[in-house]
Amino acid sequence: MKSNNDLKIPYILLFSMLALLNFSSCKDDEPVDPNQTDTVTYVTTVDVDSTDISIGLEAKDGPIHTGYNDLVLHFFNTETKEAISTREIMIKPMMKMTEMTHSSPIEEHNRSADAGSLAFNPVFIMPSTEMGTWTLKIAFEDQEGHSYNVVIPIDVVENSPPLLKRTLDTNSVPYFISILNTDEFKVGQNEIEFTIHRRQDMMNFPAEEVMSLSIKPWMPTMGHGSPNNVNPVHVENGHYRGTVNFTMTGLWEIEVLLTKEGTEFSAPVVFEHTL
Ligand SMILES: [Cu+2]
Repeated sequence: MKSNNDLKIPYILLFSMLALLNFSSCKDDEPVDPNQTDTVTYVTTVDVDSTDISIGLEAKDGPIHTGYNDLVLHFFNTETKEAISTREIMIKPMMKMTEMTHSSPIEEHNRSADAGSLAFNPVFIMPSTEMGTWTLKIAFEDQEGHSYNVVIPIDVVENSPPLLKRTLDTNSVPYFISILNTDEFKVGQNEIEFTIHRRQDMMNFPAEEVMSLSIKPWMPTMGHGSPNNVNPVHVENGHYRGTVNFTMTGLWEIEVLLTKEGTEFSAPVVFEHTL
């Protein structure tokens, strides 16, 4: 509880400042956003202590959410906003909960940001709640080889419907399945893509590359499925790609049955999507 309140205070300050800025410069309906530079809107920015370096966090696919995210770190000069190239970058998502701390899956990313920006893809396994708060722990070096550590508080929301499902294998090891690019779904044949990560321990969530997936789309309100679906197969780095056929608009359930090395998981996971 304590740590949660600690995090809330800066947010309250930030929102108060935003509100003041908006009221004092209310010529048009566009709110003034101090987190915005020329082309990029940042979810949040932090100044690196006793340097002229700032870091902006960009979310490319909407609010940061449970499941697979497209995020970008931008390193820039606090005053001039000019990009700063950095290297040896390490990013670790961390959730601090009442009883424990854990990380989440994050895909391999470049270690250097030559033009000042670095794309990365974390898979958040739970939303931020009263019980647990997320940060990104960032380590990096500047061009002179000085190293820095920064902690960026972030807020992770649960998408509706959820884009991440947790399930257990027959040994009760947790697996996390994310569905990607659902915004692009339309009536007809669609590419469907998932990522799968296994919880090795609280800090390590390797990509699972040896799974077999069987998908079954279903319209629960009408009691039918669809023909011509292609089960996703592993592409690389724990990504699985196949084809799903949505024959009409409405609510679809996408049932995914996982098999690992010949052993079927006891229950399928079910994603929902409304067309
Ligand atoms: Cu947690």
